Amino acid sequence: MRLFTLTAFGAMAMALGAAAADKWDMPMGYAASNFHSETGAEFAQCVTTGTGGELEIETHPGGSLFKGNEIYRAVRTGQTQIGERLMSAHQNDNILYGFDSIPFLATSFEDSEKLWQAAKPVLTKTMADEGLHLLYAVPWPPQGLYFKKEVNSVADMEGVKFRSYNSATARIAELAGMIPVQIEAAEISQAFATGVADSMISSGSTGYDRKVWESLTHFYEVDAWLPRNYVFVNMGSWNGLSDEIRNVVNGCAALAEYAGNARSRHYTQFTLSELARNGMSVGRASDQMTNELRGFGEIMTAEWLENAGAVGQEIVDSFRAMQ
Ligand code: PCA
Repeated sequence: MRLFTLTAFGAMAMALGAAAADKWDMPMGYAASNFHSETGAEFAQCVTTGTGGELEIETHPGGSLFKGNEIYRAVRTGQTQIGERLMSAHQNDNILYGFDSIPFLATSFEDSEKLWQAAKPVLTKTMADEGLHLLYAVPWPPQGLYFKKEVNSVADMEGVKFRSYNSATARIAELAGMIPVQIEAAEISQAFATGVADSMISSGSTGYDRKVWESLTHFYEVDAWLPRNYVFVNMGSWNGLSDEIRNVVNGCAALAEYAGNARSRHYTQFTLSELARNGMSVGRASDQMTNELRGFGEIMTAEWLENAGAVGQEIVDSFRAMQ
């Protein structure tokens, strides 16, 4: 009898044109407690609630469903419908993904936002060409340098094993005479503890999340750039949604981008204070080190522009026009 009632109800709902509920899995590369993951969880909840459960999104942080470096491919190939990734890690696939990691082009939250507005139309198209619908992007706090010793100049960096997370970070290591080793954030605590790496460029946020004070001693504020995490959807999955559902997803994405930005700003000071509270020396890099790094920035900006061609130049020009 109960079965009959449910079946009858189901038939009635179908007759009324109600869409079947859909469930999406959203892999995320960083720890559940990280602010990007918290923002993603709120985004997922917003969509689930806003669509009355017609589209349910479940987040899988910390690389638990796919590891950070597998997420881009998993979403592109339809192994999952939606995901979050640091796109600059895929600069080898498309040079344009590296626009947010050009040293000293945009070094504050204000400039990072302008650079993002300048790049967004191009990035949306680039990702669409790869079969991805871009939903939102949130910056990490400004990038600084972590070491296991006092460092006052590039000469002090010679031969140090440096954890990289994209092409730009590997190139900095190379220019400074360090040895780059590409490691996902989820694995860095172990890499530092076992001596696989002794330094990195990252935010206070990642140092705090991974408790790097257990192995490293110095953080130098450099504000080299603010790379972004992107949330994107497999194009086929996106095209399969009704207009009503897409409107809800877009609304939730806009809220998430706003909230993520606010969290990132707040985290900047909070996490630097936490590094210091846990015994690390935290402060601005010396003038010499800053000037030397800015020199690398000039080299790397020229290299990026040369590889990115007219489209890259367009992004940088429209960003500079906003200054
Ligand atoms: N944390 C990420 C990317 C940039 C950042 O601040 C990481 O270190 O992997």
